[in-house]
Amino acid sequence: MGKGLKKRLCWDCRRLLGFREFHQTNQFLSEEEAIPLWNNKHLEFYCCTCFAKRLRNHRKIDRDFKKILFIGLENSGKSAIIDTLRFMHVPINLDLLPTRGCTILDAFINGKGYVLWDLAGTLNYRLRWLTNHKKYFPKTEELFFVIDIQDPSKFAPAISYLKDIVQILKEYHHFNFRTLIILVHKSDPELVHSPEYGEHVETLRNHLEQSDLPNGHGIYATSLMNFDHNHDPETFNQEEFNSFEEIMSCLLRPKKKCPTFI
Ligand SMILES: Nc1nc2c(ncn2[C@@H]2O[C@H](COP(=O)(O)OP(=O)(O)O)[C@@H](O)[C@H]2O)c(=O)[nH]1
Ligand SMILES: [Mg+2]
Repeated sequence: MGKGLKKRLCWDCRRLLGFREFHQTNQFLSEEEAIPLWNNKHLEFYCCTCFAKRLRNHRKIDRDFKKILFIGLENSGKSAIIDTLRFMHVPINLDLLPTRGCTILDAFINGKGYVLWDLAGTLNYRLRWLTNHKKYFPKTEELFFVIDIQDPSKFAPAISYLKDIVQILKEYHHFNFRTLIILVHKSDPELVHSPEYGEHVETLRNHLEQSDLPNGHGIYATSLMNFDHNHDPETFNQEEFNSFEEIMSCLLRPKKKCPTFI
């Protein structure tokens, strides 16, 4: 992708940036739309770290933004969900690069501002978030823990990670466990009626039951395939959403076709 395109410099730290990195973090653009932007010498480009720093500064002013945390193992679908909700369509290129570090993104949905924190899920990063939780967890208003229902080999490590997170959240007295939402993700419509899906759900349910989670949390089956491409933006804009969970449920949770998880 973008072979032969020249590298650009990050406007702040001067790190060399490749077109692929730019396109992966702006997947709402098709390649045809992205290349002219990349070649436009009047546009400033920032690496993820510098961009996040700029957002943080900007955010000191925008205190109304709600902080939403997306967390879970690698490949569970966090970044794809975030992109879908931010740009109101499923990313054109679903073959995403694994997220590195912590990506902080702003989103305006239905007239409200949100700051979406996407915490990478590989083991080295998981340990980092848990050990330095004071940098990442405070002021979280809703936390989405994403589990890939299609990969049962990851259920045990995912639940163990979730338990570690819950232990930490208990230290944050402002955190309301009603805003801890577990997404049983990749519950694709063509899969949810299969015996295989039923078995996976049963296994996961057993794991969850044994993990002694605090009361109040929600568990929902979601899939990007449930995203309604035909939704009317006008009607959507008139709907009242009191939480990010409601936005998610409107756009990603199974509708009549599929059962919800609980
Ligand atoms: N079948 C299916 N695949 C999905 C869904 N959501 C995400 N994926 C795929 O899962 C892979 C990992 O997604 P990504 O967002 O990078 O995971 P992350 O590491 O948690 O950020 C990508 O190939 C996505 O296309 C979904 O609802 N259904
Ligand atoms: Mg990711």
